[in-house]
Amino acid sequence: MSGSSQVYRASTTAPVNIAVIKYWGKRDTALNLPTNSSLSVTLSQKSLRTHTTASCSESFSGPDSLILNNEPEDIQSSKRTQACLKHLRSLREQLEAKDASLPKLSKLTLRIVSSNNFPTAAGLASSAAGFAALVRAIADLYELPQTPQELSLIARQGSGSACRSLMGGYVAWRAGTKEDGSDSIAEEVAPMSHWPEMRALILVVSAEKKGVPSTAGMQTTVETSTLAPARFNEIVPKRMAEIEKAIQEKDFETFARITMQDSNSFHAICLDSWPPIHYLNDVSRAAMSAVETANRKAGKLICAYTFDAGPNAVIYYLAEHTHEVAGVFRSVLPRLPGWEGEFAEQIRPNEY
Ligand code: 2P0
Repeated sequence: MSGSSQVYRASTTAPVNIAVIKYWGKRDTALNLPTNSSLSVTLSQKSLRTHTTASCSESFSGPDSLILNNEPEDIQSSKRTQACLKHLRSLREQLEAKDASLPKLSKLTLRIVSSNNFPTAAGLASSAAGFAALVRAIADLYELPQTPQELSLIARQGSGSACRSLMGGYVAWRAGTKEDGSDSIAEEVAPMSHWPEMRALILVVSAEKKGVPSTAGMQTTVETSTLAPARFNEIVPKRMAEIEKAIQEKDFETFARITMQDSNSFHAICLDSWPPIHYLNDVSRAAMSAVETANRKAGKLICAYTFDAGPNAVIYYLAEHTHEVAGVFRSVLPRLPGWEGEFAEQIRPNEY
């Protein structure tokens, strides 16, 4: 194609990440700057991913648009999406200013089409994969030279946890201290290949939209929880150092203990908020008991639970313990009243 009808297009996918040290609290709501650092494991895109295509053309008219899972989204009133688009356009403008032969894509209407292969907003980090894919698709369309780490700063403005979905393996989001957020970025702590035996089992307890959205819940916690300051200032910094060492040394028992402690600490500050925030239900608590049973039977920590802003459980374990872990869940969960979920397949950390 040539001339004004030419359509420029780029497609990409981004994975889901599940935190083992949780992000819960903002020190700056406009820039999405967190009260504490966090750390996640990136899951395989074979099971969970967002696929996004970004295109632009002189033949497109009107405002930028986004279709998510076949439904139009109102991105004009989404300050976060606008912040990402503005940042990406300004980087493209810089390229165009340096090289006059480049087409002026920064001036063209963007059309973005995105789809998830998992339930949106069910506590499965859909906004993380969504904004990571959006930023990467547009960065690819604009042929930006920025590294994944530099793009993480843009994705963070869309959704905090999205900054951790631009890399594979074990990813830390450093809270940073600067007011402009320029040091609040993600970095890979270890690639997936460092600890390829890691597995995640996702128990989809409910695919319904969660009760209290993360952004609102975090603000309630920051404003009202009496326990939160100790978590932000003392507990998490110590745990970040400990779990990074455990990952480097492939020490699963320490990794598992900290993962469970940090999930419980996050849900404790939710419960300590006013009005209290409840994300776990009886099936979630049964999943915690099942993990404890598996660990007791093994005489050591062979699996760890973690829960985000919803009742779904993610269980981390090593491939060698697949049989024991799956066995405990199969025998316990289907008998529970209210259990409507299914086992997700075992998921390996992401191969980016
Ligand atoms: C996390 N969560 O670290 C934590 C654990 C939920 C519980 O990051 O307001 O959707 O868009 O920055 O990233 C969910 O929060 O919130 C989240 P915003 P986000 O994964």
